[in-house]
Amino acid sequence: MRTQLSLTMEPQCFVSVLNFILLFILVPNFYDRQGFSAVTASSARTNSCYDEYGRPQRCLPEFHNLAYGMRISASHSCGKPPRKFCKWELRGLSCQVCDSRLPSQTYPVKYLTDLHNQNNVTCWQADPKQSRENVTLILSLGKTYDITYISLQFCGPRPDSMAIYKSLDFGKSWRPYQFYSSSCGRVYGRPKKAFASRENEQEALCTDAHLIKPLQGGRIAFSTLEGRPSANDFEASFVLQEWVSATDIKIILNRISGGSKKQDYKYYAVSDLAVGGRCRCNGHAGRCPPSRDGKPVCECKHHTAGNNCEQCKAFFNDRPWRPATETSPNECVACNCNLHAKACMFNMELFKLSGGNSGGVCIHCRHNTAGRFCHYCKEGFYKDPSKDITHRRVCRPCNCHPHGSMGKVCDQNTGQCPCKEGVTRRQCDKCDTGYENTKSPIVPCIKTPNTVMSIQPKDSTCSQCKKVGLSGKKFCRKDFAMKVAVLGLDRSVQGDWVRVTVNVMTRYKRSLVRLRLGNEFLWIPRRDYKCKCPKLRPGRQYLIAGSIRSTRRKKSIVVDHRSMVVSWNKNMDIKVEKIKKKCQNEKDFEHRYN
Ligand SMILES: [Ca+2]
Repeated sequence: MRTQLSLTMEPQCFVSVLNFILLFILVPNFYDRQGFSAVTASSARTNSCYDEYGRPQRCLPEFHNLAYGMRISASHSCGKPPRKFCKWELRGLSCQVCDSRLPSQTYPVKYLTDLHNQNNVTCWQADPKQSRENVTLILSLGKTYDITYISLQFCGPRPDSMAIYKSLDFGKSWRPYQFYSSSCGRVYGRPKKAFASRENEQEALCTDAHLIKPLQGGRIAFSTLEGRPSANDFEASFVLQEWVSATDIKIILNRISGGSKKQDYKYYAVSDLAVGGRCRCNGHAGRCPPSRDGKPVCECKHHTAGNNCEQCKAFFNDRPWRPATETSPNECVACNCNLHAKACMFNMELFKLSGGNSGGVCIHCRHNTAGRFCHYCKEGFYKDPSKDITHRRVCRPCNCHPHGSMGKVCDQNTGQCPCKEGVTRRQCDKCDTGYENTKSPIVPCIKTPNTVMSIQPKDSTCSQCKKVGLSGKKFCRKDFAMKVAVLGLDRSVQGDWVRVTVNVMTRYKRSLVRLRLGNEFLWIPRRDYKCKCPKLRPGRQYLIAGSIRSTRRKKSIVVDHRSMVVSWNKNMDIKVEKIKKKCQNEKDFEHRYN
């Protein structure tokens, strides 16, 4: 069947054109073959966005005449000043006056878009005196629409040259839609052409098919998809989807036809401007009602948003936005944030990595959660095993003991803090079995020695104390010599002994006990401790040379009034090295230490 829409007809015949357009509107299958259904289809089901089972499906707002009742702007109309105009009617020549002061003799622009009643045709007219000038008509739709056809019903002579333009940016810029002219090349600089090529489907064509005689009255209708090869596969053709969409339509009547007749007969007169189309909602809305400011806005479903449902609603960014098609609703999908976030964003790389399944990334995870899906607890918190990950209080603070643990971060699943040596429990707040509390923030628990040999103090005076400085002789004779940092004192344990926790920093001599670097215990007889010989203060460093006391089971490092205890100073290193050399010369030293 031929579907040439760029045609003209005699006035008597336009009824059949209207019927044609009605057919176009009401019977979508009529044009399915042409691929027009996506733009023109209208049935009870297409505006429903969910099927009877509540599943999403493509939905489209009603198809209708977008121009009906709309305000058109015309560059000029007749009546100011009053002007005579004439036309041939069945009775013969008839002349009247267009006068804007007399309602019965006005031909205002609103007559272009009033209810078209064939028994009482109302016409807009341009001034006959200005028929040599271009006349411009503009229809602003207020949002993006998918346009199917644009048609003009003439009351007077049809134009020889006419151009239709569309805008996609509310009239800021215009693109040609279609040209009509008896001389396409001369007037519009375009070849006479009826069909677009597949490579250039968004090309505006020019035709002279509207110039079938008689040139009075008749309709010029432009179908946006007529002669466009991809119209058969409209849903897949982004070029044609863009081609049919418009926010504004502009018609420029460039040149009137009618040869060299008198001026009174030459004027533009149009009874009806119709623009068939539907609100562009990308298949995600079945309605497009006017918003508060009067402009139409899509009633977006499928978790979409925007004037044209051209984006996903906040938090529905797990998949990229897509228009709905006949076979797939392509609804937007919510991100999975385990109820801990209110926002998410889409990440294409993650989406591709997931095999096109999920690309959402949660933003601002709350309730101490973290991760792409807010699916684990953030640092310093652990998951309560008795609660679901969606629970508000699923993440509990580690509360690691500041002295007992090596850090503030605990195991995500068990909540176990990293305990120092000899420290136990989840929060590292207790000394383990076999360890004792030192009250030191650095080494809170140390191994309990099994036994320490008891030495009976001689008397209660401090007569045993002598001032002991750095002496080469003593250094050489002692069992051990080392540089230590005193970490803490514990006066409460081990009866006659005061236990000192030190950090052994340097060992200067081989010893009868295996001196380890790091934390060690020293033992001071309580009597010597009371007499402050030696005097050891936590936080200070000392050079200590002393003896080893053994029991059957264990050797302990004892520091008493006979030990050499010297406060460490910066020159000590050199002095000690000198003393070490001296020791090597002493027989005694060799006998004992090597
Ligand atoms: Ca009218």
